[in-house]
Amino acid sequence: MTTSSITPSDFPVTLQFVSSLSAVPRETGAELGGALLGEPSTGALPVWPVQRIFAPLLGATSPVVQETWLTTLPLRSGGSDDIVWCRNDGVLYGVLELSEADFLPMPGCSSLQAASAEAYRRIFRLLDAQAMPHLWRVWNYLADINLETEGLERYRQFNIGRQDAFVACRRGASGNVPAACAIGLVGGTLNIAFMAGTTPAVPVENPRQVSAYNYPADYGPRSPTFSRAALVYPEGQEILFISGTASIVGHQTVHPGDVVGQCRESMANIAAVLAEANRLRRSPAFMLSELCYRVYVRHAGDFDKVRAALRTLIGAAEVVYVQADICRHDLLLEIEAFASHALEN
Ligand code: 3EB
Repeated sequence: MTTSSITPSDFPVTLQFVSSLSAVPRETGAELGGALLGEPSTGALPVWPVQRIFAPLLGATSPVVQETWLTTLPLRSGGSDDIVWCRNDGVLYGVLELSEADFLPMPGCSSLQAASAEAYRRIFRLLDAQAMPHLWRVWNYLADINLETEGLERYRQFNIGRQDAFVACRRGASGNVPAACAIGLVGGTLNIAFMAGTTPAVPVENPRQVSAYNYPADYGPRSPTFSRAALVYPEGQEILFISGTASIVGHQTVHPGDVVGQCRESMANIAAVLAEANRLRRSPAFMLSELCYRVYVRHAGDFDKVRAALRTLIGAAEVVYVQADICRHDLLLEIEAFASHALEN
């Protein structure tokens, strides 16, 4: 099964998203990059950059889902510094995996913190070299995200390294920062995918939430470096990326222990971010029902309740459910989404 919000007749387009519930659909030669979610695949991997997210899918008819960004514009690809990337004239997609074991812990700097800083420095170096300065969207995955080591939760260690790299690379750690998610998996590498462009993203914040880059120190010595959403502009298009969104109001978790309450609150947050995005949009209004969703559920046993709650909120919208850890121990789910519109010239 293949679904998409843009039909092939709309080609040529700079970026087209295709989600396929079959292991590996036929290669078209037009792949910029994508993600493979679910069970570790034994088959051959695509040659284009693919982020493998080893996490159980929930309620899926296939053990694997492949999400791919296609483009009809000429492609160039490369690899260096453990980054595999592919680009057209206006957009670059890359994936980077670092093994924490390759980074010696130092006093005051864990292996994960060092790996996180190095990962982002390498990304920024590549973007500089490729004259692709604007980081639009980042997908971060790390092992044991809630585990405390060396006196600090690993998500908080990651946040220190990430912010250090933004500052060291003169990017600034607030305001103009990418949309993102940061999700915990059972094991594996520090696994980061990113999309960047030649044109600036328009960051979008949520009036119901304190901006993450302004979180108080209760949530760690350094704030997370991401925007609640970003509007980005591949040529002829407007894409809305909504970051991982959870049951947080202000800066506090609400509805602890209540997964349905958290689901509704997360969707209220997404609706609020969508309204903000719609004040800044250049294409027709974005609607909740047209978004493609990815939902991370901490406990597989909560899946049925979450699906039922979401169905009443977003109807038959496209949703991929993944079992994974969320970056606060009291968060039971997180929802991210995006949509793409054509721009009138
Ligand atoms: C939150 O709102 C929930 O650290 O990149 C959501 C999206 C969350 C992105 C990140 C974290 C991140 O704070 C967690």
